[in-house]
Amino acid sequence: MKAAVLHEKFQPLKVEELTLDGPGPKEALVKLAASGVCHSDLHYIKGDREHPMPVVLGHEGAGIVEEVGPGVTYAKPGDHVVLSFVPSCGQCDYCIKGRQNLCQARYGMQGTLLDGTTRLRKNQQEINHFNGLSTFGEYAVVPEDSLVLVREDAPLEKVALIGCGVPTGVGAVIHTAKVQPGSKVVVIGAGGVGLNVLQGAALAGAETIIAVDIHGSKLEHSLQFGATHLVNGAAEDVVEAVREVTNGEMADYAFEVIGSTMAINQALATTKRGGVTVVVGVTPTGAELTIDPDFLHQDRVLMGCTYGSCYPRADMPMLVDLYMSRKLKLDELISRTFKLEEINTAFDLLDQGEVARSIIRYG
Ligand code: COD
Ligand code: ZN
Repeated sequence: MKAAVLHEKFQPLKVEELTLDGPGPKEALVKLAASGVCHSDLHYIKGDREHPMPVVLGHEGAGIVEEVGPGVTYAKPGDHVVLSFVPSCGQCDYCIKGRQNLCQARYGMQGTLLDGTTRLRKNQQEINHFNGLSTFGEYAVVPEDSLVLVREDAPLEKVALIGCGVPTGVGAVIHTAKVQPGSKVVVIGAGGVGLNVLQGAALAGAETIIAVDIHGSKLEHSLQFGATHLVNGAAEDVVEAVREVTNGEMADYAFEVIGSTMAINQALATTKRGGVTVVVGVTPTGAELTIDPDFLHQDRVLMGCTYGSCYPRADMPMLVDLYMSRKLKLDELISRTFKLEEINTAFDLLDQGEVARSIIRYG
């Protein structure tokens, strides 16, 4: 099959012919329909985060089950699936206590599948998997626990976005922060994930929704996702702008959706006493955060967030239903559609802030 391989950081991906071994026990072979191009993948290309190389990146995909390995009971060939980048095992302490996004199993995979081996090869060289998915290939062998069945009338090339950006953003609002109706919300970073924080805030009934970005085009796009006020962080003092919009009251909730320590501080400073700041972004390895502890002394809460604190098999089908009933926007998230061969252009445009989400479409 064809897949895009990252051999070394700072290098473009190479689209190459790879061998993909069939699914082992409790694994499935999935023919991908589409994969989103997310900034988390870009962090590895730009060297902000480390991963064993060479690797096939991609963690936001949907497709059709082609074959299942021994012992698979959840899905069968022909089933439509969204892929979860956390394979929730259902048995670890996190899963049984309802925190499937933190499942222990994920942390056993450092470039491999759950059994510690790879299915991807180029000639004799082993190629690493990414989050047990590697959606930048025509096919993927994934753990059974990463499969999420979805209704067959939903377009796979759209619901691929429900593999990452949508649950990460919407989940940060409804699960992590538990935003209350009528609240005032600040979202710093209105990219592919940030737009989903914005639409999550709108779904939750937030009254004032302030989008912050450094690109005017991103801010304009935010209006479609429920932003009520726009702040250009490149031209305005973000904290003062939030003070003005909220008549001095400040925000109940702030979300950092960039991966920047400066923006985490900005988010914290935009919240009122008792306010909640949720850090969605991951900062470059080795980054250190300095905050004024006085903020916390006033009952403020600073929270982290993985995968929108979601339970993939409950939340993803629900998000697909919301899309099918036109309560959740996916079409408007997709700025461009590319072939796999064009993947480096998709990353360049993401890096330059030119797109909300691009998707790679297969077949
Ligand atoms: N102030 C305001 N906005 C800014 C600034 C700034 N100083 N710098 C950049 N921005 C804007 C950009 O213009 C852009 O619109 C937005 O921030 C970032 O959006 P994208 O589209 O480039 O990135 P996303 O939305 O695909 O990813 C953002 C994450 C924060 C999720 C990502 O970078 C990350 O940290 N991922 C790891 C954490 C995670 O949850 N990973 C799991 C799957 S994503
Ligand atoms: Zn992502």
